[in-house]
Amino acid sequence: MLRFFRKKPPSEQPAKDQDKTAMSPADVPAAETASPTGDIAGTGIPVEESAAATTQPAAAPEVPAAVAAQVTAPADPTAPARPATAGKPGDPPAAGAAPAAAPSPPATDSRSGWRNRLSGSSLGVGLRALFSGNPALDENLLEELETALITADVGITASTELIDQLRTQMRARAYADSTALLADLRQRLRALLDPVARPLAIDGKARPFAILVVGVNGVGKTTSIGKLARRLHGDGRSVVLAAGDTFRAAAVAQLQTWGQRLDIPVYSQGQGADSASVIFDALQAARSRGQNVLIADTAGRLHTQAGLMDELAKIRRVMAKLDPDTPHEVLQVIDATTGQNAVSQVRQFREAAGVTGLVVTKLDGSAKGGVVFALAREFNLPIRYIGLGEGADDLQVFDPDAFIDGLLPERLEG
Ligand SMILES: Nc1nc2c(ncn2[C@@H]2O[C@H](COP(=O)(O)OP(=O)(O)OP(=O)(O)O)[C@@H](O)[C@H]2O)c(=O)[nH]1
Ligand SMILES: [Mg+2]
Repeated sequence: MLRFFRKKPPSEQPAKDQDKTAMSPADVPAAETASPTGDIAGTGIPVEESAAATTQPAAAPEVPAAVAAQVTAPADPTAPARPATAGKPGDPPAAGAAPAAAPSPPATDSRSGWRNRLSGSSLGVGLRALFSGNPALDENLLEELETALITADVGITASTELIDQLRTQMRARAYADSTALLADLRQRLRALLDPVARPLAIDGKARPFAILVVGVNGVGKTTSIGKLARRLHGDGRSVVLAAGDTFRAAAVAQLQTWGQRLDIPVYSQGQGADSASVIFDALQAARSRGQNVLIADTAGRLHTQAGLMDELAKIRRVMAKLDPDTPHEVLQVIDATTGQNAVSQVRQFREAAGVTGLVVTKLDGSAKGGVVFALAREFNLPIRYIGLGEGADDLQVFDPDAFIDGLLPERLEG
């Protein structure tokens, strides 16, 4: 069973003197603090300022027995806001402050927001360079186009297929000029995305709707969880987080920081705890409290890759024992800058973790962008969200029209 502890305002209690009164989450559960050590992921943010990490390794039963767990409090309203400069990329912004690592405005749902973030992508840049001089419609153009697509990570098979289709049309004299060919390419790229544009539908009857977030290390899992939690919480849902990445203490603390800033509870047992146990307990607690959404973080790296896959499979088994419908969604996070490697990552995780949807991050900046097409063609897995920046608002529901428009505006200026 989970234990909850209320943290008194700083004026009432020294750090170690805690009121251990049982309470409901509605009472704003607070952290059971452990001695704070260091900072969060080397960010300079003291652990005790955001959330304390416990180092409380738990036994690892197949279905976890009752273990002492920690529910980190939503933000203490009496606590001073963290200075905006203190965050590391991926941390949520301090309350009332601009995101430290995202000085640019959030990528709004508007077309211009997408365009701002995607225009630096090498696919757009490459095609702009290719078409700026109104090139002749010939085999040479097709070859250069094929190279641009492959270089931008669209993938050899998808690129070759696209070029073959354009060649057929070109030979049939379907294009008046290279601009017409580009317009056709745009449409064909758009058509590749149609089957994967299936937004995540949160079943309101599921309490909680359980989302398991997986992916290799550094792809943006924890950051995307924070952004997603913010989205769903902002829509009026009760959201709780489970700190299932128990491999590193900093991972727990990073999630707790998001929880505090978003004012939502984070279930954790600290570094070294059994991940399945943490998530099981969180699911059980969220069920008994009728919360809307549970989002569980997982490790991206363990001592071995096989160990990681085993752990993910175990998490799924353990969740299903409590509720056979869970996890309702297994979101794999993919870093767009890793190129074709993303394809092998999905292949691997799809089997072991039962991936049901993708989040493609880091499409802002100079990401190649083409990997989205490669993933769409290869797996037909829904792309639920894309990450267009490090700020808390930079997670967008995947919109193929806005995506194509951002990458390849209808008119490409030279
Ligand atoms: N530019 C950009 N950076 C991002 C995006 N999403 C995440 N990041 C950054 O990627 C880095 C890694 O993010 P994390 O969320 O810690 O990644 P993770 O997958 O949880 O990593 P592990 O816990 O080590 O497995 C951080 O610096 C984030 O700010 C995005 O959409 N755009
Ligand atoms: Mg993480």
